Amino acid sequence: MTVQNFHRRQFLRGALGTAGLAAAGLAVPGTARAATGLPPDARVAAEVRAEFLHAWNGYKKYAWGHDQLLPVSAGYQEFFVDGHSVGLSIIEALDTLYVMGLDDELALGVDWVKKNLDLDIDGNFHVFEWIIRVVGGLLAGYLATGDKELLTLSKQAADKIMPAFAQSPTGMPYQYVNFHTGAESGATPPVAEIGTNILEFGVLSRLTGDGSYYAAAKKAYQAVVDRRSSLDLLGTTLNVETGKWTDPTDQAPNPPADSFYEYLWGGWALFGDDDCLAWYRLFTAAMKKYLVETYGGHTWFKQVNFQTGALLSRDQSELAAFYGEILAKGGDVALGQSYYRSWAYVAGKYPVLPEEIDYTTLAATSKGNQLRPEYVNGAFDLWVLLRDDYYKATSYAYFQNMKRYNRVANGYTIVNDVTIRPMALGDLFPAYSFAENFKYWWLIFSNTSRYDYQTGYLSTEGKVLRGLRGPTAVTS
Ligand code: DMJ
Repeated sequence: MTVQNFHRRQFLRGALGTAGLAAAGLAVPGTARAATGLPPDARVAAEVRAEFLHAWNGYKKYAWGHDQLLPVSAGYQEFFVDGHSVGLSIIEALDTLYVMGLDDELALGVDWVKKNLDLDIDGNFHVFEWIIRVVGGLLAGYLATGDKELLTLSKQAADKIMPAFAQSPTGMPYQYVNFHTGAESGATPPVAEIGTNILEFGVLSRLTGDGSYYAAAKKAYQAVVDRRSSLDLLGTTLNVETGKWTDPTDQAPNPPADSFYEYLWGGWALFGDDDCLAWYRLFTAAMKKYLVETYGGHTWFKQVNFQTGALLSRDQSELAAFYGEILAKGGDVALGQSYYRSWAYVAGKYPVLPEEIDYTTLAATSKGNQLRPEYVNGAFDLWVLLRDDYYKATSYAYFQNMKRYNRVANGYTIVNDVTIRPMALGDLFPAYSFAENFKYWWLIFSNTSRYDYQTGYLSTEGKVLRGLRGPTAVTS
């Protein structure tokens, strides 16, 4: 063994833990297994693309034109409104197909969207999900292909949801809009649903020349910022009509607060918005003061009352696992790395992460795995920022684990219980997995010329809103 390989194995052992190394198919020091290290990047990238196609082909065969694949029962389901598809998986996949160079599949997807997307549906559409998945997906599809019809559809999709902002007395959006009647409903959204729109709306404003989208996003953000406590903390849910808090728990960066903070950084990174940067700094300082703690040698965020700072609980959602990358981009690389490492440690215990843990015991308090992308999202952005192979190793390990535990004949599926063996499988391929998991792995290992690793920026739903390159890509 060379000195370099020895150090690499020692390093990986510390990073992943022995169980994590073994689960990744990497050599465990002190065992008889040969030291293999990571396969060459090109081989991993090819494997990632093949696995993406495995899921995509399952969707094409059993659910084409519907929102989501049920891979175990070979069926499908709609996501927003029962009985009404918007082809969500296709829209979510567009820019992933592009960066993977799957141009024939992309052409099929664009063709489906242009021929079939019908927005006049008598049903309540979830504002937050619509913006990050559909408005963002169509925008990213436009940026990938230069097809102006996708930009027009993205604008129409945004216009459908605008009554949620326009009809709110505070500017904080309602949760639902009926696309046929325009009626709004759902007056008590969580802060993530209020704040996660400035990236999609900002790019749309820039591309259409219509500043009203960006203005609506800023007004909603400002309304929340104005209601922070004297500790500079936020509760979880607000009544958009009265402006009063309805849940006083600060659970940042866990859901349903997570992407409120993510988009503050994004507002600065994509648009140079000084307010967003100031607000990001304000809330991050308060989170560090009142929420961050070291427990059992790992870094976590506890939940507190936003007015008093009193401890309420010590849970951590997998959906927060991306947050290390935001902390690092925001200037605190050490804290960002430390938070990611905490999740890497948990990934050594549960090869695919449960939805939620009690971080005092690391027990799974919500035992399912929804094919979530956040842990790999964190690895991707930290790898781009730091170019540290640790993030390649940990994301590769997770890829192998998902392949082992979530893969089924018609694609990949959610797990209902990750704590038992064999794991209890569910029956769903969430559309966000076409937008996120495989894209992050692909971008880490492919070094594709279709993505600019210097300037690229992805939304909370993994949509590439800046940095697509290549034959048809448009600069945003
Ligand atoms: C995605 O839809 C987005 O990342 C959202 O912000 C929360 N997480 C889900 C996938 O887990």
